[in-house]
Amino acid sequence: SSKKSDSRGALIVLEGLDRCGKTSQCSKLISYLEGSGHAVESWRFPDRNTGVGQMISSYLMNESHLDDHAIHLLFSANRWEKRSLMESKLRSGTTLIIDRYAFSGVAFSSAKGLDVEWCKAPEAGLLAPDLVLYLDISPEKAAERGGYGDERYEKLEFQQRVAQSYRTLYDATWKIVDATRSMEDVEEQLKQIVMECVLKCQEGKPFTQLWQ
Ligand code: NYM
Repeated sequence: SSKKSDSRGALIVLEGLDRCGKTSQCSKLISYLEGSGHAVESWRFPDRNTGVGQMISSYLMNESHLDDHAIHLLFSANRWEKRSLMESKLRSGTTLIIDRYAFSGVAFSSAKGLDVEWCKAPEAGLLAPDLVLYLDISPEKAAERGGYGDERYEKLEFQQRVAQSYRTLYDATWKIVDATRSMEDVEEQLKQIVMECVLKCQEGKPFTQLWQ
């Protein structure tokens, strides 16, 4: 039927402060979806494996210094270089669970003082997620979780500004999940929301694009 040919994978993004538990929850979602017979891949941004990704990685590890605007554009370019692969995966029926996306790009760069609209501009035209899951935790509680690493941005004061920036990006379509609850509780909640989205995309849901 025509319905079946529109069937596609879901683009699902997890966002949140550093140490909010996103990465663990992404891998739990992958096992869950695989276990229920769905084609699924785990992605993350920045993708440090590309040439652009290596520049980003050395910046984050404080091995290089870049103008705030320049690094912002590299983060965005890193998403653009994956855009066509992303679309073909989704069209072929694979669901993508993505650890950070354009919202991280805007939240982190605008927390440095860059203009929000300027930050959004290079992201316009990327595929819009079918679902954004925000793992909500205060910067103070996140900091208590075994402490931050040595990478750039992993400081309480900066994370407080990032939390503020994320708040200006929320819209009604985001699912805000209380990330201070137990790993199991968070996992249960995410599973339900994610499965609903996967099934909706399977029935055929048109693609939309970010910020246009
Ligand atoms: N980050 C991530 C940005 O500043 N802009 C972006 O566009 C993205 C995707 O990179 N502190 C920041 C957020 C993180 C850091 O991410 C590295 P991770 O998830 O720790 O590898």
